[in-house]
Amino acid sequence: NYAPTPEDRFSFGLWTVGWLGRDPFGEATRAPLDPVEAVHRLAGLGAWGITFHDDDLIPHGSAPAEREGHIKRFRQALEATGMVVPMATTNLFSHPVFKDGAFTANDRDVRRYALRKTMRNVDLAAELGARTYVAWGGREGAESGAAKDIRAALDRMKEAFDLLAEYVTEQGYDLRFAIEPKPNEPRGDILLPTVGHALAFIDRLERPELFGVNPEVGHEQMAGLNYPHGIAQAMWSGKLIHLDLNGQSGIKYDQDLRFGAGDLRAAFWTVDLLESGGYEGPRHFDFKPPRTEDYDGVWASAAGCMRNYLILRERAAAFRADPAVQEALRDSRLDQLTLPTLEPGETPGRLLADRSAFEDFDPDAAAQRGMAFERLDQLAMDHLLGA
Ligand code: 3MF
Ligand code: MG
Ligand code: MG
Ligand code: MG
Repeated sequence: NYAPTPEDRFSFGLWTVGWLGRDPFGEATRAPLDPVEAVHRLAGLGAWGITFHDDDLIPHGSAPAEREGHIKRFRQALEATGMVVPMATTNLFSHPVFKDGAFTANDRDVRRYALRKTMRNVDLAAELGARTYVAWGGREGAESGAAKDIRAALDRMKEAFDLLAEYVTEQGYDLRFAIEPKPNEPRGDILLPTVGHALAFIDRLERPELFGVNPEVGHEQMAGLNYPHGIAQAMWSGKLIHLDLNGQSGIKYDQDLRFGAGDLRAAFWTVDLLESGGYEGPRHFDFKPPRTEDYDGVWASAAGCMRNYLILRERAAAFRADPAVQEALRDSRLDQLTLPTLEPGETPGRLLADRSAFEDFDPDAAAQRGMAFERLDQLAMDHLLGA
């Protein structure tokens, strides 16, 4: 039984099931989806939360009274279903004003407008109880060399995030920011392209404790990177506060397939890591039901994201519990990797004095030891395939 429940903490972006199928080569293939219906349908499938960009909920240019109306209907749907809003974000990429970026646009007035647009939706996020505010800088980048002074742009990016962190602190909001890296698309190159770039950037901010990352499966894989490795480093840094689960088949455009499609083995290791590594944040899906689908296909695709997660959760748990796997892990010396390399308090001088570490160590003999990784990986494969 792979039926999701709210305890599984599955959440979806309004823009995911609400994607109309418009792409660079073709028009929409589906009619608009009312956010109220999205809340009800996702709740019916067993989801726990819903997330949104300001413009997903309140169409750009809505008058203040219309804005209040949209928020009120949405709140009523949340109350009726028990769905929560764990995260919100700003659309700083669709309107043509953001064609050269938002926080790092060359035009200063565009940067100030982007900050105000973000602050306004931060207020709404806090009002709706969100604990995470995602920032994906989709248009922060360039297509050509002289068009962007990257060091100046990073100064402006830091300025923006420092201001936003000051704002949530001043307001007393219980909200942290999660920076979402992406290497390219829609810009030729985007700033903070990978998890590693984002982690290094956060260290330069005035209030780094208010920041983490929101890594998306496909975004790392578009750069040929290992997603489980990326989120493991974010966890190790205490910075994995949210994530975007989806599917991607190799280095190509951002496919946003449903979770489990594309690189299934990476999905297995992702679930294994999240479930065994103490990740407590939402299991958030950022996918696009392909434009071939009608609304039946949309809900099948959303249900598939959760079902695949639950199947993989079961398979990963069985892998970890299998005595043959535990033995294979020892044969591969994973237990040794958890031991500190140095003795407690060992100094460089003590290491230099340890003849067993060098003078009496036989590297040729040590090189003969097989690592037994193939047997271990085949056990993983057997569990993944249910063999
Ligand atoms: C684009 C994305 C974005 C971000 C979103 C912030 C439209 O590739 O992944 O989705 O996830 O803007 O949550
Ligand atoms: Mg995303
Ligand atoms: Mg994406
Ligand atoms: Mg994507």
